[in-house]
Amino acid sequence: MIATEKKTMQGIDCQHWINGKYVPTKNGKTFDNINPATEEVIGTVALGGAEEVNEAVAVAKMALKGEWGSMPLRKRSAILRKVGDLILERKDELAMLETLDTGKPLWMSKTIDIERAAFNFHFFADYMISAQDEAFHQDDIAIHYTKRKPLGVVGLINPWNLPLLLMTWKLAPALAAGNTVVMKPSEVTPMTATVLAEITKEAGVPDGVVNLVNGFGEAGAALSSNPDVSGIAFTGETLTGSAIMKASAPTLKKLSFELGGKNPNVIFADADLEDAVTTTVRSSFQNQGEVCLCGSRIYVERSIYEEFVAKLVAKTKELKVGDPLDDSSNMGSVVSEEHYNKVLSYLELAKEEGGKFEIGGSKVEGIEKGFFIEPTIITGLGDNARCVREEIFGPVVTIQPFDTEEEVLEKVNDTTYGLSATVWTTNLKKAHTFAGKIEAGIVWINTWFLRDLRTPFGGMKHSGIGREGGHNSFEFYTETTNITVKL
Ligand code: NAD
Ligand code: 6OD
Repeated sequence: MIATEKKTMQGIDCQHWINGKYVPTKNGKTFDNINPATEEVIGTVALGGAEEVNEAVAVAKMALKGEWGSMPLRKRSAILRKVGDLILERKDELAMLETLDTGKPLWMSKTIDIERAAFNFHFFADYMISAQDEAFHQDDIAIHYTKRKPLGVVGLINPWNLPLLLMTWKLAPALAAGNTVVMKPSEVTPMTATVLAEITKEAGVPDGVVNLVNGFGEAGAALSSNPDVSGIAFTGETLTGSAIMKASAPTLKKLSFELGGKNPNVIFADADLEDAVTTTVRSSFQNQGEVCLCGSRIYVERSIYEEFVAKLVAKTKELKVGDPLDDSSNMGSVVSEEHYNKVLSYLELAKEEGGKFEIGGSKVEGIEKGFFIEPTIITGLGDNARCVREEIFGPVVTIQPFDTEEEVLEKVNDTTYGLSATVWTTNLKKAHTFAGKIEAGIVWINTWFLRDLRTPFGGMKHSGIGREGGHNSFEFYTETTNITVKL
């Protein structure tokens, strides 16, 4: 289960990107960037604050007057397509930077994060060409039609788990709609977004349209309160979302929030067990469990409970946790020392709450450096255990048995979160009716994390505000004027 070989690799020093060039923080302050798989310093990061953010916003505001928003659609689309192409051309380099920053396996950075980042640009380059406006014919009295305009300067604030995938998920539609932006990547994983900034310039995005400020929450807060920012697209923790909402309230910004989750994974007795087990290993532990969509609360119908737990444990045993640069590793390290300590504290809590570790339960022994945690399956916890209710965001899942559909539906919805859910059953009617009653923005039936970028993506309750994807992204990143012509 353990691979210990780790190579020393160097990352890049990250500056800010303002008006088409890299710039340091005014006072020269930086902080260290740590590789969580080796605990080595792999570069420095410019420590931006309100001064850098305000400068970047002023530049982005000025660029709104330039050609970007009014550029012929096909020309702007071709530039976005080129960004996607350049991401693919630099796939190996970007994947390595993503892995050094996050600790995730390099093969995963290549095949999931960077490929999808390029696809986000290719998708929205195509989508923008076919985006439609509306027209309303009011008898012979008037014609009304809608005209979409860019929202303005948009702040894009992102977390550390899928850094380039999530930044491009916001940047591509924001640019497609003609906006100018200021990106604020996570302080924990700044490297790929910093490289992305120069890629946009190489692809032909005019200076000032794309800006980036590195730094901690203060930089995000400055973006949220800046009066010249028209909207904030944020992905991250629910509490940070609340803080952004508060900071942006005085200037009434448009907000799109993709927040935390504690997603249920429901396995009925009539499920295809092999498929459910194999996919549940993925939905539990992919990316070290650091995917907002991971199904961390597993509910299994009692008649197959023992069998399911045994099969899931057996498959989980096959996972190799270790050197992210080793292609045979299924899982790498979690993202930082702080996050490692948080996840380990939940494992301690699980013991206090009376949980039984069916597998895992601690850090990986035998690796000297780095923040590696065993994939962990906990049984025996009650519905009110904090480990069942709170987002852990690591390789930790709980399993509980249930007897009836009504009972499990109540458990599934008994949470402040509402991001995603997974349902396993071969009964078509049950699948659809049950899925329809779940309070979540996304429900997968007999699959997990199967994405089509045209579909609405986002959460309800404390898991988000609004939806992104396809026309939903365009709704967010544009303002609509209704024009009425009297006949
Ligand atoms: P986080 O909220 O701590 O940080 C996210 C970003 O917000 C970072 O760039 C951070 O610097 C910035 N930030 C922090 N304080 C701020 C403030 N006061 N104002 C403005 N910006 C501020 O989240 P994280 O720990 O980086 O990421 C993990 C969280 O992200 C988990 O809760 C996870 O569920 C969530 N997430 C959700 C989705 C989704 O699609 N719903 C996707 C990925 C991650
Ligand atoms: O697939 C996506 O578009 C998306 N936003 C995924 C988010 C995953 C969260 O960790």
